[in-house]
Amino acid sequence: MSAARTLITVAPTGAETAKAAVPALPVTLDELVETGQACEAAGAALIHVHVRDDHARPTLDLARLRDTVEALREATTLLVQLSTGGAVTDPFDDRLRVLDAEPDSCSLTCGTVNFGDDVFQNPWPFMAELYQRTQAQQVVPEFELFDLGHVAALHRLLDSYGAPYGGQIHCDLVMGVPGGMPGTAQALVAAVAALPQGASWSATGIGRTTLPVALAALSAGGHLRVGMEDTVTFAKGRPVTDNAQLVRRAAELAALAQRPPMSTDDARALLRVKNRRTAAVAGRP
Ligand code: KMH
Ligand code: ZN
Repeated sequence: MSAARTLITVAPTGAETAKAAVPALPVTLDELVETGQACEAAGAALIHVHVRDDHARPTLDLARLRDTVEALREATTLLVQLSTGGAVTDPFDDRLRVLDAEPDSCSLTCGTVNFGDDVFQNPWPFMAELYQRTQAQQVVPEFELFDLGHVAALHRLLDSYGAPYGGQIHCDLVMGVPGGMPGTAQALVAAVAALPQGASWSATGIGRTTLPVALAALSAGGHLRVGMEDTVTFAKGRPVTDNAQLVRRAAELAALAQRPPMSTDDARALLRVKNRRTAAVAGRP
């Protein structure tokens, strides 16, 4: 059954694009907070976060992650999801430690995948450890599915270790990565048909598959993820100006599909995240 409203996730930064190549990419804490505010105003309810160091290089530094979660909670009502994928070079231990920053949600990729010329490593023991830590640390996982085989691995996780924290199984189909499933309506329908009963899902089309995947997701009743992590081109020959531009377009498509963007309160209810806001915003004047 399709949801009445659309969850829009923004993935503003990622780990792959260089700031020098794309100056509009938000990489500092101030840029990220400003981006979060603009994207929330444009219709996003969840932010998928990768942080960068002082040289704009991807990092999983725990203090930075904590500061980022706190700053986003103070300046926005967005649900904050930290990437546990990081960059392809990040060690497993650093990726597991991300949960210590106490995000609302975290990404959890359900298998190893070729990633352009690189390999994004997610062997079973790592996935299983990360999943059990999400349960213990009360963080809602978002299962990232780059391929149909990842859906099978998701079933194995659930069969082996039970339901995720909060009880809602929420997935994101990451489509069009060179090495993963293509960003086509046919692949999307096949993946959705294989999802666990009752799962909610969004879809992400990388690069030029952004629009076809968004349209296919809306017509199949899914939610949307957009952002400069996934594409830096708005249309042929037109670079993305900022993340809010992509969120606005997603919100317009969702409204056209008669499923306008959901509020952050609705997103909290859908994903059943732990309420960590009371403590974070208590210090506000
Ligand atoms: N940067 C990719 C290697 C995630 O955030 O969990 C992994 C990725 C997925 O972006
Ligand atoms: Zn990511």
